[in-house]
Amino acid sequence: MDYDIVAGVGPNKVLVVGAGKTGIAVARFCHSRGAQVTVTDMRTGAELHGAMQALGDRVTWELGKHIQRSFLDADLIVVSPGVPEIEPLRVARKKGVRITGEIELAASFIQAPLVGVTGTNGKSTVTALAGEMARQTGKPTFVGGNLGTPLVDAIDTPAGSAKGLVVVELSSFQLETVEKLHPRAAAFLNLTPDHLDRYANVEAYGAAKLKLASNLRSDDVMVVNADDPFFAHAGFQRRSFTRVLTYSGQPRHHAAAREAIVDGFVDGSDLVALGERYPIAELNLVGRHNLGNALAAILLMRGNDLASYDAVRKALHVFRPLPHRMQLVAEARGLRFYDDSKATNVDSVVAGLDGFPTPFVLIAGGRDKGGSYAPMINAMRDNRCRAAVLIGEAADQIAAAIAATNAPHIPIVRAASMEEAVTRAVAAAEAGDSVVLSPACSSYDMFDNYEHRGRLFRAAVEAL
Ligand code: UMA
Ligand code: ADP
Repeated sequence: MDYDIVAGVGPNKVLVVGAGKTGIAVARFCHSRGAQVTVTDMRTGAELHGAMQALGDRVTWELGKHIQRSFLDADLIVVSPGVPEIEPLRVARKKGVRITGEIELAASFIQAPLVGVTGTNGKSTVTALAGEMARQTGKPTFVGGNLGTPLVDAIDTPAGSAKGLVVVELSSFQLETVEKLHPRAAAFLNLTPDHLDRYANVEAYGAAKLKLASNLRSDDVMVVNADDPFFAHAGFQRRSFTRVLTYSGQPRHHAAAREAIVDGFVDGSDLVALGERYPIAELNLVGRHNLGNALAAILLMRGNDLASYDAVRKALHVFRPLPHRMQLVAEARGLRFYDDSKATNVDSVVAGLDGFPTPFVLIAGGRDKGGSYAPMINAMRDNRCRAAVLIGEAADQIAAAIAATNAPHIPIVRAASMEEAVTRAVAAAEAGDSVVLSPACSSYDMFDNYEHRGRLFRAAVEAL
């Protein structure tokens, strides 16, 4: 076992950095294996009440600060994904202290075949859909990772055993610390600018995502979006030892990979994959990007026969869009209200607005993540955006981008709260329009997270 350090064999001092979902799960697991666990977090005990209740005195707490000595004294440091390369980590790394992440730690205790999904947008949708396909096989199934439930929670469960199936969404943050993680099938969906507050450039961000391919073997499957310039040119096809299956969201696009099998849509009515047909009419997802997502999930689960044709087709039929992903939350006053709070970067907003069925008022803004808003402004201009209601820290930047891009006819309205944003959006809309919350920014300046932002949007709509 790679991490017998945790099993209490030999030195076993584990430092867990970050007391969020990941840190709590890791600390609980390491403690259960006999390790002596310290949890450190920059937040104070008062702010981490939930974590402290969950773990109690099973661990030593170092809160409100990070103590360098603890980083140097640890046998193993497990870093939460949201924690960047902070100074105490840099120093410990230089001194040769072993540092890993939750995914890498968990992977060495999981026997089940593991399916990994990465990319900038669509990860959660593809993971949840592939997870539904896994469930339809009747095998015990774990679906999680960046999606919400830490992978560590799959250890010692039927789903994590050799008889189970594990489908996991992997962010670039989680992949940074991966070394030996070995997926049986891995999907690379797309790469567009995101998280540039953490990475020096898009290449560094992409390099983290590529780590998911590090340990693929000849009998594994790599699923690649042929439309994505970064992944399509990442040199996967030259890796003669792994099967590369490509897909495309473009109609009648013929993928050119070695074992190309998908050619998008035939007659606009069928998905063709692996020589199999999956009628689009049975799918409850809308939007072209979601057809690409469905293809990715099909290839992941069918490429290596991890799920049967019947299981996959049934899953496509029963699957519903995840909350906060272009979700129709209400129809009122002649308007439709869509919650796309999960659109936390420019590209995901563009995907949602591209071909939007009605004129719309867009509510956008929040904490800026670096990168240009121009593609979003172009999508607004080309898709009948009636007005933009701007919220949060990035409001000025977005307003400046609207002024700088050739879109003078888009009126700008400012709002200080979600309630005000909804009221002003309704005032700017005309009968038959939609009001769309699709922020292009993270939520942390005004809300706890994107779910909180989406819930407040819905509440404001319901209060109308
Ligand atoms: N912290 C420190 N020191 C630091 C920085 C942070 O102590 O220098 C502490 C914070 O005070 C906080 C803790 O670290 O208490 C938070 O850790 P975390 O940000 O890793 O959050 P978790 O609750 O563990 O959630 C993480 C993922 N969060 C991030 O990657 C930011 C969750 O993805 C994921 O669902 C969860 O693990 C389970 O795997 C969320 C996310 O926003 C949805 N992901 C990003 C995205 O999708 O774009 C990558
Ligand atoms: P992730 O987990 O990668 O953030 P989600 O499935 O949660 O992805 O979708 C996040 C946002 O991205 C949603 O707003 C959705 O409309 C948009 N989106 C989903 N799939 C794609 C895709 N393949 N390409 C571009 N945008 C997408």
